[in-house]
Amino acid sequence: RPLKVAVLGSSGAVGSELLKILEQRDFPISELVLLSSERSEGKKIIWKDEELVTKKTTKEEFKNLDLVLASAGGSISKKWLSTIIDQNALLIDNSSAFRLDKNVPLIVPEVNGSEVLNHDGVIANPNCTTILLTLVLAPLNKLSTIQRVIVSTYQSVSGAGQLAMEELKLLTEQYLQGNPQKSEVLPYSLAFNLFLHNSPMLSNNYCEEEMKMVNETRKILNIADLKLSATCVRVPVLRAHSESINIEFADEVEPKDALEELKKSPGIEVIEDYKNNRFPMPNDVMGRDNVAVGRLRTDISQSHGLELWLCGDQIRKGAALNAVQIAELLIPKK
Ligand code: 2RA
Repeated sequence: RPLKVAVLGSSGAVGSELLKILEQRDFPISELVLLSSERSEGKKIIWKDEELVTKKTTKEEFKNLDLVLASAGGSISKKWLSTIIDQNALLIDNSSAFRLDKNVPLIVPEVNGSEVLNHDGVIANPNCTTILLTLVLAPLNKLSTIQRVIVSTYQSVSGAGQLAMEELKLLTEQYLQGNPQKSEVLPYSLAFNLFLHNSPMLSNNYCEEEMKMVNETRKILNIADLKLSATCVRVPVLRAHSESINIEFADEVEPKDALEELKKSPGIEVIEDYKNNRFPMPNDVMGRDNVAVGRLRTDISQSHGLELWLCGDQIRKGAALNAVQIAELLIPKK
């Protein structure tokens, strides 16, 4: 039956994409409620040819809801969790608030979709970099158990939000006009620059973004002792993340076998043309659903090693699309 659905954080980059994807995939909705902060209240949005207005988030707005898709930050999700649960609604949360909670499934539908049935009212959407990584690691893990992963990320500015995306264009223009300016949204200007991810630094000198990849990947792949190290970098790209991935397997894995496995994996497309040096680029995936992989090769520095490269849209598969795909797993088939 069509559902009463709320999008919490409907004005943000991910929130807006959620609305687009709900329409594109014809998600069965009887009523759509757009919830936002006081700052974004009253914003008019066209959805399915209807004009909707964003509402300030209050307790009343959660009445009789079936599903809440939240992308408004962890503190907002925590604030409204009990209200959502009291309404017997399901919360699919894009924040990191509940991801490592043992009672909360952390889901990439193509990887561990069957675990959605274990939810107690909350399902967590993984971090964007983790979604892209696990989508690719899972099929390869079938060929031989993955022992260790070293990943470097090249993260688009969309991960820092709508304002950061707009600012990148402005700072780049100013730089080209010989008038370079400091960033007001990020710690440093991204105009012809890059910097190590500025999430809070932890006591082990990894940042939160890097440890999300370690902890979330272990949970999604269900490999508790997976050895993983990540270096996360923010780069001057608009909305697609890229990742350089080095994998150590238990046994030898031939690149051609890995390629065949990836070619038949849902949500993945292969872009690999050694003759013309043509491999995935952010522009190949921007605004699209698939994650593009390529540049598979034997790691010459170790036995049982494989190197590969991926690009994926941070706002779609990295967040909004994955959340809607989780919701689709729970809709009774017609
Ligand atoms: C980033 N992963 O790219 C975050 C977005 N939530 O900064």
